[in-house]
Amino acid sequence: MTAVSRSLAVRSLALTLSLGSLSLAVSAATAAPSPAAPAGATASSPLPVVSPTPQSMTRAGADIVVPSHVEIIVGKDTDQAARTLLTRTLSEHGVRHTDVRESPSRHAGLSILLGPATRPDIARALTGTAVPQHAEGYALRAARKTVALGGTDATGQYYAVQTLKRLIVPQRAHGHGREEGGDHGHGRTVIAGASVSDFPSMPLRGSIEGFYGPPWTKAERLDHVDFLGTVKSNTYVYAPKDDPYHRDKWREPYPADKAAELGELVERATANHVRFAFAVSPGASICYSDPADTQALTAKLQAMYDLGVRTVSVPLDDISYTKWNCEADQAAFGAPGQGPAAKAQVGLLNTLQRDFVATHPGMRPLQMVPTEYGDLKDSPYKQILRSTLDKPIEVMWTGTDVVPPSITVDQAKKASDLFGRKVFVWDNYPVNDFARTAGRLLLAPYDKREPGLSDHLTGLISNPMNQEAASKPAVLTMSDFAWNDRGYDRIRSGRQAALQLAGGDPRLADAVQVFVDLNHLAPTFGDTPWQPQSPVLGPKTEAFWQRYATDPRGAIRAFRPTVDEITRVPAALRRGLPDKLFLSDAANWLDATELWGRSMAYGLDALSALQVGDSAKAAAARKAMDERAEAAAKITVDPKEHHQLGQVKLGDPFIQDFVTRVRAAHDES
Ligand code: LTM
Repeated sequence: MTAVSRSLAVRSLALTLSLGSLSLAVSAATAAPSPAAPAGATASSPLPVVSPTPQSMTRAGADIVVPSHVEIIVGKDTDQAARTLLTRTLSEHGVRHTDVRESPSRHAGLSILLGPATRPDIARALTGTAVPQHAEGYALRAARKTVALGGTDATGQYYAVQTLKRLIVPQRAHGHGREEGGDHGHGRTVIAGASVSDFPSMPLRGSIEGFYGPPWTKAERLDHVDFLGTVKSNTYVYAPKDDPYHRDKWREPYPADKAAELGELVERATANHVRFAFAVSPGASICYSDPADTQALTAKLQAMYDLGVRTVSVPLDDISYTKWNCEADQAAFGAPGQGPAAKAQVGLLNTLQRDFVATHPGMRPLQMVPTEYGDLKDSPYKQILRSTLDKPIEVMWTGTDVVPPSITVDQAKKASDLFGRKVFVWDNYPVNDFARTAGRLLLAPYDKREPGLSDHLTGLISNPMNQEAASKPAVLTMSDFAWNDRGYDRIRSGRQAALQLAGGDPRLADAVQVFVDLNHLAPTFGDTPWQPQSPVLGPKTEAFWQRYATDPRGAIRAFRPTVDEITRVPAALRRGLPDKLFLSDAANWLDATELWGRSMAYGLDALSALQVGDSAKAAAARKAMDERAEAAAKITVDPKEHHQLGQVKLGDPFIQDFVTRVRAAHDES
């Protein structure tokens, strides 16, 4: 064994150990540059950041220049959605001629093999790249003039293309140390020479439209399922509390137009490899012992099955379970109480699982939300659920509270013990329907969920805000965590969320991150938020006042760029963000940001004028500051878009405190 092959063998062993569940050892991840290596793209250059973070990604060779003629080699088992996405992606990157064929012609500048990882040509081209065994896994190898995209199933193929999308970047003079969208390229586009072996750590990932208040519009839902596909999330649960047919009128079928809309959504979700799960919440009025009610529920689910739905859910949250809705239940289950409630619920759910789910081809297990969904206390209710609820049924759990400050591995393990199965986390983030979220957008990257949770959960989904597009930074980072909890890095993920919103433009992403910082607070139901407000601006204002005490001019000079940046962010985002739904969701917060920014800028002007003893100028600046602050404080949320009404809040208390202190300084002068 030569020194080089010995060192490769050692690396290969290390990777095999760290990815114990992969079927092959990666042996050539750091192979020498291929002869086709274009200038400036060496086999040791860093790879672009891929989000969600792959389980394993290494260099396979030099980057491949994307030619104008590419062929895609498909087979009978190539996933149609993956193929469509790939063709679209190539055309977006300037490929003029895409040939889709069953065998290579050898005339194209690049062949992309797409299909199951077991297809012989793909398996060959993946030599040196491990193929995972997991559902939705994939292996990708881009080396020389071939890109192999092999899925363990159809969704894996689709995710392989999503990863390829992230590996297509402008050619750099010195590798990929910089982010996409910079201006240092040679004008050519390359596919980074990568070897990726990847699979989700949690089987279920995505979001549940499960909040109170204005439900999302059809356009928002379509946008959301498109978005979930891009972040490799596979689940969207339709459970809007304020859709009357979901809860109050659960017995009634959807009117034809609404049913057609749901059908369209199912189709669009499927095209993104997202499962549209339909939820119906009968708990507030059901008579468990009445066969007519079970029949009504089944009919509702059947109508959804006919529209193409293959996952159904019965949330039993936020109901009173210590009273019956009909006298017959008292006779059937005894006096109301936690135990009898559990018996009644289990009876219904097991019937649905056995008589509906198990008898309908293609259905995935029933999902449910227990009435005790947010704690870790054992109870007669949980005892009955864990011992009698059919094992395939997915049980959702929100953590140790409705909005838990953190979720640890120990807590998840305990929840799994209490419910007799791994639990499916419904994380109430970034939902903004409860009192403490009044006036807020919640934009912070996901945090305080412990790596290793995937060992005890079947999945993790976000309950988002009334504003769909504004929920994307949170949902993207949560999807990243759900995909690879052990590889999650909130800073990197937050940056990726900002870049994705900014269409890959790093400067615009900076502006997004300033806006995120102003809207970073994530409240709990108690006094202590679980994510702090403005972790960047807060310390900067603090530092400003500290320095101002001894070096006022220096403090003003140092703080001015921060304030100017805040003032400029709304216009920059409005000019540059491709996501118009985000801009519409954030409109009032952007207006408020600009006004607060201007108010602070006038505040600095007032302090500067005081330094040079120009009292007239100080008074004028102070007046302008007060006017902007007053106007900002008058901006309220749009009641059509927000469950919690009231004043738009951001950067609090730092911005208001700053204005107050400037007033005091001026008053004292
Ligand atoms: O969290 C659950 C399971 N149910 C409700 C949600 O519908 C609601 O959006 C959140 C946040 O207010 N709280 C709940 O209790």
